[in-house]
Amino acid sequence: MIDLAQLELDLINAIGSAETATAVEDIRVAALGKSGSISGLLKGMGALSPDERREQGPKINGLRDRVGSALAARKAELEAAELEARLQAERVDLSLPARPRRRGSVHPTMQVMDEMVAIFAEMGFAVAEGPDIEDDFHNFTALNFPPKHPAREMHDTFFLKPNPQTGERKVLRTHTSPVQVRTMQSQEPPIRIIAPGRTFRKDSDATHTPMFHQIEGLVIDRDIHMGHLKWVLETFVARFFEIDDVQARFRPHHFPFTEPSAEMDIRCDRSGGKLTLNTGDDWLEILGCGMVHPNVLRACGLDPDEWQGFAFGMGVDRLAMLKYGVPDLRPMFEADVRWLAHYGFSAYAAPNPASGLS
Ligand code: 2NM
Repeated sequence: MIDLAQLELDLINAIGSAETATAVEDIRVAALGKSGSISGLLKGMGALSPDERREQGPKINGLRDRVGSALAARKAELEAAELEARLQAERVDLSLPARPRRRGSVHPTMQVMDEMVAIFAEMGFAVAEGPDIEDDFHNFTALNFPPKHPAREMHDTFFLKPNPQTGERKVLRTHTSPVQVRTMQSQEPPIRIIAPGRTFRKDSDATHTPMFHQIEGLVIDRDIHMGHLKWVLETFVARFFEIDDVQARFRPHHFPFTEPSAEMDIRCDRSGGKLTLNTGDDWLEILGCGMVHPNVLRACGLDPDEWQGFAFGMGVDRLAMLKYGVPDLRPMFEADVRWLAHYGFSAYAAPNPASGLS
C-alpha cells in the first residue's frame, strides 16, 4: 500500500520549491493529470473491497483537494511575482523630458544676421530676398559689370551647366546685389531694403569659404546723397558694436555698381595681439558702399535724373567672428555641436530693439 502521507509531503514540498508557473503545471500534470500519481490512486479504487474503499476514498479525495489547492495557491503566487517583475523592468517614467534640454543653438552668423536685421528694421528698412541661383543679367550685367570683368571669369563664379536649348549659364549668386536689382525692377521708389543671404565664390583659404553670408542695403529716393549714406552706416556701426562716438573713415574704392564708391573703416588698436575698436591709429575695414551708378539705375528701369540712391554691402561671417571673438574661420562651417555649444546663442534670446541687440 502506497504511503499517502509521504506522497502528500513530497508533492507539497515540490510545489513549494517550484520557481515558475510552468514548473507548477508540470507537477499538476504529474499528480492530477490523466496518468498522474493521485489519478492512478483514484482509478485503483475500483479494485478495492467495499470496506477498503470506504476507508481509502476520503483519504485520497482529501489528498487530491489539498494538492489541488496548494498548486493553485503556488501558481497565483508565482504569477503575481512575475507580473511585479515585469512592471518593474518595463517601467517608464513619464515625467522625463522627451528630449534632452539645450541641444541646438543659434550659429554666430545667424545671430549677427538677426542683430543687423533688427538694427536696420528700426531705421525703416524692409528685408528683401531672392534666389541663390541667378542669371547673368541680375548678377552681373544690370550691376554694370563690363563684359570682360574678371569677376565674371571661372575663378570667381560658380557656373551651372549651360541650358542645352539656349546655352544660358546660370550662376550661384556672387553677392546679394541681384536682390536689389530685382527690387528696383519690381517696386516703385522710394525703396529702403536690406538683402541678407548666402553668397558663393570660388575661393577657399584661411579667410575665404566658397559659401559665405552677406547683408547688402539699398536706399532709392529723390535727392539722396552721401550724407545720408554716412549717417545710416555710422548709426548702424554704433548700434552693432555698441560704441557711442564712432571713429570711422570713408576710404575711396572701386565697385562697378557704385560711383563714387568707398570702403568704411573703424579706428582700431591691434597692439599686444588684441583688437580694440574705436581707439588707436590703425583701421579696420567693415563694409563697402557708394552711390548707385546711373547705369545700374537705368538697367533697372529707373531714370537717374529723377532717382538717386546709395547701397552698401558687408560680410556677415567675418563681422560675427570679429564681434564674438571667433578666432578661426573653418569651424564656422563645420557644424560641430561642441563648437556650437561654445560659440552658439540661445534661440530664446533673439535680438530685438526692445530687449537688446546682443
Ligand atoms: C557693396 C558695396 C557697394 C551694392 C550696390 C547695389 C545695387 F544693386 F544697388 F547696385 N547693391 N549692392 C553694393 C555697393 C554692394 O558690397 C560690398
